[in-house]
Amino acid sequence: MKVLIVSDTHGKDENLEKVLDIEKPLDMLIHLGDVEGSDEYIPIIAECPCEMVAGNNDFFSSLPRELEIEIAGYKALLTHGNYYYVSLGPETLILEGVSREKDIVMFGHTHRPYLECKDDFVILNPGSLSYPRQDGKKPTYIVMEIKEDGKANYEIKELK
Ligand SMILES: [Mn+2]
Repeated sequence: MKVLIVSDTHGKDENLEKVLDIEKPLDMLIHLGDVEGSDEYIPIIAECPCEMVAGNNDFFSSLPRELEIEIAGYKALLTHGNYYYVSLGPETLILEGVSREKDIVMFGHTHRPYLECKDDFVILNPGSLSYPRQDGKKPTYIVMEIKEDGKANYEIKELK
């Protein structure tokens, strides 16, 4: 099973289109917010089931603020993250994920890729495909792959 995880495209979908060309076929696309008007367009170009949450710039969107889903048996919390002060660090969100007994917490908002795996608990941020802010400012995303044995592998990828 292959899951593409992206965030903070802010209505500028050219790089998402490039990533989809590279990574398709997908079993799921996860968007962690700030789609800015592309709520309906993204599922069309993804050609797979999409799980998307609203970001702080999705004022007129009907997307949910958070989602709790299962991905191949892994319990995941999807949130843009701004309600958990992620700009200051992931600590508050980690506590939230642990208290809700999640295996994976995914967030966006910072426009900086992040991946931490600790004692079977994973917290990640794919960064932004449109307005990256980390050193080097390369558009980034994460591919989650679940192998036959049920183990999940996560990789932060840069769009060249
Ligand atoms: Mn945001």
